[in-house]
Amino acid sequence: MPVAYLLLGSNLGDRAALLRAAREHLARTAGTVTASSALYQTAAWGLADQPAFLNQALEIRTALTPAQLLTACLATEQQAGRERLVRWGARTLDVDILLYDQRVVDTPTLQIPHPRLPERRFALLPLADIAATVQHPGRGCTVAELLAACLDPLAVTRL
Ligand code: GSY
Repeated sequence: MPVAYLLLGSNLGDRAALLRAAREHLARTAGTVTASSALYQTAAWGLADQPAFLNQALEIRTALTPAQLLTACLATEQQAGRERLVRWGARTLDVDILLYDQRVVDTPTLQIPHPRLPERRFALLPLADIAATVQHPGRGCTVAELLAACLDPLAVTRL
């Protein structure tokens, strides 16, 4: 069964409860959650003037195609009351697909691997907890190697 890696993020409301509810929703609708990273408190990337995020990476074994998994991720954001008001703005929940097996997907609505993964410490650090030796298709190196090379200066703290 395909293995996908997701990143959960929240910087509005009860962030830890929102991430927990997201994990449970994904487990009901998208597949089996087989690994979870620690929670990380991370400074906001993009727009600086907003609350800090909680981020967590998940490993999920799924029978869904990448497009179906995206639909499940968007539905998970919806159940958390996510509103899309400002690009890079504060949000109750964000669910991004980081990796899906060694697949490369490039459509107008979905890009896998996530195109900004190599430059985001807030994604690489949680992902390295559960997928350090997984290869990034296209970059030809592992998640741990991407993290070691990442120049993102934003603070990421393990809780
Ligand atoms: O792209 C995911 C949502 N997001 C985040 C995030 O999850 N964590 C941090 N630290 N900053 C972010 N900026 C955006 S947008």
